[in-house]
Amino acid sequence: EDEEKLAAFQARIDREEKIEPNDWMPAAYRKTLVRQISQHAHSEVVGMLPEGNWVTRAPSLKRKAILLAKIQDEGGHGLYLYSAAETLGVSREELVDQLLTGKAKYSSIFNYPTLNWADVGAVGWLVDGAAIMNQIPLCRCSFGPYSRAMIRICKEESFHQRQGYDLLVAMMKGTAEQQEMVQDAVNRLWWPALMMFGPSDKDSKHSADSMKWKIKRFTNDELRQKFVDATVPQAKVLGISLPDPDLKLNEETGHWEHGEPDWDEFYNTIKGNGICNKQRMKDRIKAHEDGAWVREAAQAYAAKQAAKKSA
Ligand code: FAQ
Repeated sequence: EDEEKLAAFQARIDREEKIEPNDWMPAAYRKTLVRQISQHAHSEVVGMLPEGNWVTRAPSLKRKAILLAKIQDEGGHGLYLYSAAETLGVSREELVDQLLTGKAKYSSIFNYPTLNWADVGAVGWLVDGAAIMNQIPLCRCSFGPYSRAMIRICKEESFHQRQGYDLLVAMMKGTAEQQEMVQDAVNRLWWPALMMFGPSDKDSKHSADSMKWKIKRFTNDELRQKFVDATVPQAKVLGISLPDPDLKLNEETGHWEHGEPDWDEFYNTIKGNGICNKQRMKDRIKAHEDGAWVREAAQAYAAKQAAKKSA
């Protein structure tokens, strides 16, 4: 019977039908979605920290307002994504607990520091740029709630990416020192941005299943290549160099060949030993503890409303 159910499930996927929370699904499909969606949610929430670092030091009111709006969007994305994960039968408390106890991963990129103001632009351009490349195909993911959440998230990410590029363009029109700040930020963030797409295909343990289930539509290396192809011309327009001596246009394929990211650094970071892992977790735990009274107040209010209703 299970074989039959599995075959019927795969047939639905192959017909491009969306799988909804109450539909039958294999346990492994549910598990990989909870893992990916919650990791994605955690990334959005932890991703507020590196940029939050610059809110009080933004160089103008306009830049500060843009940065605040972007960070708030990210908090919203986290909430959407936790809700999408909850439709699979896990609770938000459980997921947040996994993050705060170090059991759940979040994107490696957010364990790098944001050292100068140009980092805010480089995060928008490169990190949000990589995020969009990865997330546009997720709008067609087979799981309904995740795919629908991604539509609005991608629209907001696109604003984030453009504000980053705009910030860098403004700095490149400035003094030599400002131009050096942009180059420095890009030098530090380029390779970590490439790592956002995950390990190379030969080492990606979940890709085969996720492709079969149409959670992923492209492999890690395919998306990384699309990102490099889209970004190299933008770097030219900006007037900066990318820190990869192996970057070379292959005239036949039309693709930019690139060097390998440092995978030891990648694995080290996702194991918790990157530059800022400890600081990020400390800050997240403090934010969670400081917010306890808000959760308690909301629960007390909900209990009061429920009591009123049943009275
Ligand atoms: N960092 O077998 P695969 C954002 C883990 S964008 C940490 O290839 P999969 C927006 C992976 O979980 C960032 N861990 O895995 C923003 C697995 O671990 P496990 C968030 C990574 O799932 C911008 C193991 O390695 N975006 O937040 C990473 O098929 C600016 C094996 O890897 C998403 O999460 C990594 N880079 O492919 C916010 C997108 N890569 O659980 C603020 C949704 C891999 O077996 C500011 N996620 N791992 O121990 C995905 O598309 C996929 O999960 C991949 C990984 C592509 C990330």
